[in-house]
Amino acid sequence: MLNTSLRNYWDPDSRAAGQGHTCVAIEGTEAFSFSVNGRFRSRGQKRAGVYASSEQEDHMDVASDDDISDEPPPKRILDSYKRRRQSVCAERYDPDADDEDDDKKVVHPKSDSQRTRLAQAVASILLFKSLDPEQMQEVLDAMFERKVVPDEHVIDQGDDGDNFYVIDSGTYNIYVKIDGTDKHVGSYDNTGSFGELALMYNTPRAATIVATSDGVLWALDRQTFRRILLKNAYKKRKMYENLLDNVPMLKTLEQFERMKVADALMTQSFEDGEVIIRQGDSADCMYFVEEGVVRIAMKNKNADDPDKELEVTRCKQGDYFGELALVTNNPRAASAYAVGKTKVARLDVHAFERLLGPCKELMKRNIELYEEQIHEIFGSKLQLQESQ
Ligand code: 1OR
Ligand code: 1OR
Repeated sequence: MLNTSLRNYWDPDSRAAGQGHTCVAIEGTEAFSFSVNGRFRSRGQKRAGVYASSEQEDHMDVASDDDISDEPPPKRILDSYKRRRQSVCAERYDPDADDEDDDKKVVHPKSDSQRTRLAQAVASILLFKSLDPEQMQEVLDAMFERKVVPDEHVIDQGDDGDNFYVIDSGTYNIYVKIDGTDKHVGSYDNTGSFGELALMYNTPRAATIVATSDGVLWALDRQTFRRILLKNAYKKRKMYENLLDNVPMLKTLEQFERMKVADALMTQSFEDGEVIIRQGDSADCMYFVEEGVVRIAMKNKNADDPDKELEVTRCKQGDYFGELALVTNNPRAASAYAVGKTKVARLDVHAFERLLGPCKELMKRNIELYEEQIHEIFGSKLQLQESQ
């Protein structure tokens, strides 16, 4: 996987047709932006914008600027799945006005082994993570298997969107038209998902996806995708909006960047006294306090009693903790305990790296503050600085 990350932007509040939600920003390279209606803007004209869901960022091999090849996609295989709808342009998503709620439930019967494979395929897909068990069941019921052969075009850029796809197996190339020519810009290898953009924004397909091996996909129809997955993602953003808008550190992010953080958060609940973080453990996430209070306590190995834990601070709603180990690459510097029933929103390290880059400097400044306090509380110096 190349070290290029894409920014994802789904802004339900963005302006109307053809504007607000139409482009991709590729971070880490000065690659290019594009509009989901198929026209590219020139290199370097980077603009914040739409792109693929975060799980795709994690599963997709992305071609760097140099890797982008002029290789055309293989000869098109017309498939029976393609369903043409009237062309539509980008639209603002308003779940309250979404009349697709009345749609009938779709059920494609599956064998036990198909169900097991499907459950495995969707396990790492972020869009599915906020579904409640009933919604998950409905989505899984609605998904149907599609087998593909090498060179088969699963999606053609410019077509209307019918299905969203989750990869069960197989490898797939991604082609995008740049200056009128199809360029190979990335690939999927046995995992990930694609085809969400056209369904989210009611725009033509933004890329061509071609199977490069035999493979199996799980398809979800547009109506079920919008009715359940899209609505759910929207609710999640609304749920975390207040919390994130009130985290001072995140003020340096644009609104849409905060929304991306919202997409990546997972709520975890703790009972009074439960450990959320243990000092000395390795770290794979940070937290924001959603409800309740978190007590931070620390042992000092240089103290007379190295096992004695001292409370050093408390975090309340909107505060964050657990960022230090991610910034310094050190083990956890302190332990964190729930005080009463507490809810925290967890951001995993991959999302942290991808989304909170602009806030890292602010977090690093806090290290000095922590070190001063350690000196005051324990009377000795503890090294919290970054380790390589
Ligand atoms: P869709 O519904 O538009 C094509 O149908 C799908 O290809 C699209 O949703 C994405 O899920 C997926 N740009 C646009 N779409 C992409 C890209 C992509 N990669 C995968 N898809 N880029 C490639 C980045 C490596 C950006 C090119 C500028
Ligand atoms: P972490 O990933 O090391 C424990 O996991 C978290 O506790 C840590 O990130 C901080 O987010 C949080 N010193 C060290 N960690 C602290 C402190 C702290 N306060 C909160 N955390 N001090 C308190 C400063 C007011 C200094 C202690 C003497």
